[in-house]
Amino acid sequence: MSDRTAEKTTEKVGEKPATKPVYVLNGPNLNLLGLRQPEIYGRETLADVAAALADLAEELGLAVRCLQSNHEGQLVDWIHEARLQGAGVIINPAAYSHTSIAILDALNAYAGPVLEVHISNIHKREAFRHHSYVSGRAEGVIAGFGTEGYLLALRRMKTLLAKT
Ligand code: CA2
Repeated sequence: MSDRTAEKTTEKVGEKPATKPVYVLNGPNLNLLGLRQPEIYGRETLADVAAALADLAEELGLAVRCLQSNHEGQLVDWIHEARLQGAGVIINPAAYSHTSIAILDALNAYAGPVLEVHISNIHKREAFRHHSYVSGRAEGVIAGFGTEGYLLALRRMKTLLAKT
Protein backbone atom coordinates (compact mmCIF):
# COMPACT_ATOMS: atom_id res chain seq x y z
CA MET A 1 0.00 0.00 0.00
CA SER A 2 1.40 3.41 -0.92
CA ASP A 3 1.62 6.17 1.65
CA ARG A 4 -1.13 8.03 -0.20
CA THR A 5 -3.56 5.12 0.00
CA ALA A 6 -2.74 4.63 3.68
CA GLU A 7 -3.57 8.29 4.30
CA LYS A 8 -6.92 7.93 2.53
CA THR A 9 -7.81 4.78 4.46
CA THR A 10 -7.07 6.43 7.81
CA GLU A 11 -9.30 9.33 6.81
CA LYS A 12 -12.17 7.00 6.00
CA VAL A 13 -11.97 5.08 9.26
CA GLY A 14 -11.10 7.83 11.73
CA GLU A 15 -12.81 10.97 10.46
CA LYS A 16 -16.38 12.08 9.99
CA PRO A 17 -16.79 13.18 6.35
CA ALA A 18 -16.57 16.99 6.16
CA THR A 19 -20.00 18.66 6.03
CA LYS A 20 -20.46 20.59 2.80
CA PRO A 21 -21.17 24.21 3.74
CA VAL A 22 -24.28 26.16 2.92
CA TYR A 23 -23.08 29.12 0.86
CA VAL A 24 -24.46 32.43 2.17
CA LEU A 25 -23.87 34.97 -0.58
CA ASN A 26 -24.39 38.70 -0.23
CA GLY A 27 -24.38 41.17 -3.09
CA PRO A 28 -23.32 44.76 -3.60
CA ASN A 29 -23.21 47.32 -0.79
CA LEU A 30 -24.16 44.81 1.90
CA ASN A 31 -20.64 45.29 3.29
CA LEU A 32 -22.12 48.58 4.59
CA LEU A 33 -24.72 46.77 6.68
CA GLY A 34 -25.02 48.33 10.14
CA LEU A 35 -22.89 51.29 9.10
CA ARG A 36 -25.39 53.28 6.98
CA GLN A 37 -29.21 53.52 6.60
CA PRO A 38 -30.02 51.67 9.87
CA GLU A 39 -33.67 52.76 9.48
CA ILE A 40 -33.93 50.39 6.47
CA TYR A 41 -31.33 47.69 7.12
CA GLY A 42 -30.88 47.70 10.93
CA ARG A 43 -27.81 48.07 13.12
CA GLU A 44 -26.25 44.63 12.77
CA THR A 45 -23.12 44.41 10.64
CA LEU A 46 -22.49 41.66 8.10
CA ALA A 47 -19.86 40.26 10.49
CA ASP A 48 -22.56 40.07 13.21
CA VAL A 49 -24.82 38.19 10.77
CA ALA A 50 -22.00 35.80 9.80
CA ALA A 51 -21.25 35.10 13.49
CA ALA A 52 -24.94 34.45 14.27
CA LEU A 53 -25.18 32.14 11.23
CA ALA A 54 -22.07 30.21 12.31
CA ASP A 55 -23.56 29.70 15.81
CA LEU A 56 -26.91 28.56 14.41
CA ALA A 57 -25.21 26.30 11.87
CA GLU A 58 -23.36 24.56 14.69
CA GLU A 59 -26.62 24.08 16.59
CA LEU A 60 -28.26 22.62 13.45
CA GLY A 61 -25.31 20.41 12.53
CA LEU A 62 -24.61 22.44 9.39
CA ALA A 63 -21.65 24.48 8.18
CA VAL A 64 -21.81 27.90 6.50
CA ARG A 65 -19.51 29.79 4.15
CA CYS A 66 -20.48 33.49 4.31
CA LEU A 67 -19.28 35.66 1.43
CA GLN A 68 -19.97 39.18 0.13
CA SER A 69 -19.01 40.87 -3.10
CA ASN A 70 -19.78 44.09 -4.91
CA HIS A 71 -19.07 42.34 -8.22
CA GLU A 72 -21.59 40.33 -10.22
CA GLY A 73 -18.97 37.98 -11.76
CA GLN A 74 -17.57 37.11 -8.34
CA LEU A 75 -21.04 36.11 -7.15
CA VAL A 76 -21.42 33.96 -10.30
CA ASP A 77 -18.05 32.32 -9.58
CA TRP A 78 -19.08 31.48 -6.01
CA ILE A 79 -22.34 29.94 -7.25
CA HIS A 80 -20.23 27.78 -9.61
CA GLU A 81 -18.01 26.82 -6.66
CA ALA A 82 -21.13 25.84 -4.71
CA ARG A 83 -22.09 23.42 -7.51
CA LEU A 84 -19.24 21.17 -6.38
CA GLN A 85 -18.69 22.19 -2.79
CA GLY A 86 -21.96 23.55 -1.41
CA ALA A 87 -24.91 21.82 0.23
CA GLY A 88 -27.21 24.74 -0.60
CA VAL A 89 -27.23 28.45 -1.40
CA ILE A 90 -28.77 31.28 0.61
CA ILE A 91 -28.44 34.46 -1.39
CA ASN A 92 -29.20 38.14 -0.93
CA PRO A 93 -28.28 39.37 -4.39
CA ALA A 94 -29.05 42.97 -3.27
CA ALA A 95 -29.52 45.27 -6.30
CA TYR A 96 -28.54 42.41 -8.66
CA SER A 97 -31.83 40.74 -7.68
CA HIS A 98 -33.57 43.24 -9.93
CA THR A 99 -31.13 43.20 -12.85
CA SER A 100 -28.99 40.07 -13.08
CA ILE A 101 -29.79 37.34 -15.59
CA ALA A 102 -26.17 36.15 -15.08
CA ILE A 103 -26.86 35.29 -11.43
CA LEU A 104 -30.16 33.64 -12.40
CA ASP A 105 -28.38 31.54 -15.06
CA ALA A 106 -25.70 30.48 -12.56
CA LEU A 107 -28.37 29.47 -10.03
CA ASN A 108 -30.25 27.56 -12.73
CA ALA A 109 -27.07 25.54 -13.30
CA TYR A 110 -26.92 24.77 -9.56
CA ALA A 111 -28.79 21.61 -8.58
CA GLY A 112 -29.19 22.12 -4.81
CA PRO A 113 -31.69 24.17 -2.82
CA VAL A 114 -31.65 27.96 -3.16
CA LEU A 115 -33.24 30.44 -0.75
CA GLU A 116 -33.42 34.17 -1.39
CA VAL A 117 -33.23 36.69 1.46
CA HIS A 118 -33.99 40.40 1.51
CA ILE A 119 -33.53 42.33 4.72
CA SER A 120 -36.14 44.92 3.78
CA ASN A 121 -39.62 44.24 2.42
CA ILE A 122 -38.88 44.88 -1.26
CA HIS A 123 -42.64 44.89 -2.02
CA LYS A 124 -43.21 47.90 0.23
CA ARG A 125 -40.47 49.88 -1.51
CA GLU A 126 -39.98 51.40 -4.99
CA ALA A 127 -41.63 49.53 -7.89
CA PHE A 128 -38.24 48.62 -9.43
CA ARG A 129 -37.50 46.48 -6.34
CA HIS A 130 -40.70 44.43 -6.66
CA HIS A 131 -39.31 42.04 -9.26
CA SER A 132 -36.38 39.71 -8.56
CA TYR A 133 -34.94 37.46 -11.28
CA VAL A 134 -33.72 35.09 -8.56
CA SER A 135 -37.18 34.49 -7.06
CA GLY A 136 -38.23 32.31 -10.01
CA ARG A 137 -35.39 29.91 -9.18
CA ALA A 138 -35.49 30.02 -5.37
CA GLU A 139 -37.30 27.37 -3.33
CA GLY A 140 -38.36 30.21 -1.03
CA VAL A 141 -38.03 33.96 -0.52
CA ILE A 142 -37.80 35.83 2.78
CA ALA A 143 -38.23 39.61 2.75
CA GLY A 144 -38.77 42.21 5.44
CA PHE A 145 -37.66 40.20 8.47
CA GLY A 146 -34.48 42.24 8.91
CA THR A 147 -31.25 40.31 9.35
CA GLU A 148 -33.23 37.61 11.20
CA GLY A 149 -34.26 36.52 7.70
CA TYR A 150 -30.84 34.89 7.20
CA LEU A 151 -31.33 32.76 10.32
CA LEU A 152 -34.85 31.78 9.26
CA ALA A 153 -33.47 30.83 5.86
CA LEU A 154 -30.79 28.63 7.46
CA ARG A 155 -33.46 26.81 9.51
CA ARG A 156 -35.50 26.27 6.34
CA MET A 157 -32.35 25.07 4.56
CA LYS A 158 -31.88 22.45 7.29
CA THR A 159 -35.41 21.15 6.56
CA LEU A 160 -34.82 21.11 2.79
CA LEU A 161 -31.48 19.30 3.16
CA ALA A 162 -33.03 16.71 5.45
CA LYS A 163 -35.49 15.86 2.65
CA THR A 164 -32.74 15.21 0.05
O1 CA2 B 1 -33.51 44.38 1.39
C1 CA2 B 1 -32.53 43.83 0.91
O2 CA2 B 1 -31.86 42.97 1.48
C2 CA2 B 1 -32.02 44.30 -0.46
O3 CA2 B 1 -31.57 43.15 -1.17
C3 CA2 B 1 -30.89 45.25 -0.20
C4 CA2 B 1 -30.33 45.91 -1.46
C5 CA2 B 1 -31.46 46.50 -2.31
O4 CA2 B 1 -30.92 46.96 -3.54
C6 CA2 B 1 -32.54 45.47 -2.60
O5 CA2 B 1 -33.56 46.11 -3.34
C7 CA2 B 1 -33.11 44.93 -1.30
C8 CA2 B 1 -29.37 47.03 -1.10
C9 CA2 B 1 -28.23 46.59 -0.26
C10 CA2 B 1 -27.53 47.81 0.22
O6 CA2 B 1 -27.11 47.56 1.53
C11 CA2 B 1 -26.82 48.61 2.32
C12 CA2 B 1 -26.73 48.35 3.66
C13 CA2 B 1 -26.45 49.36 4.51
C14 CA2 B 1 -26.22 50.64 4.03
C15 CA2 B 1 -26.29 50.88 2.69
C16 CA2 B 1 -26.57 49.88 1.81
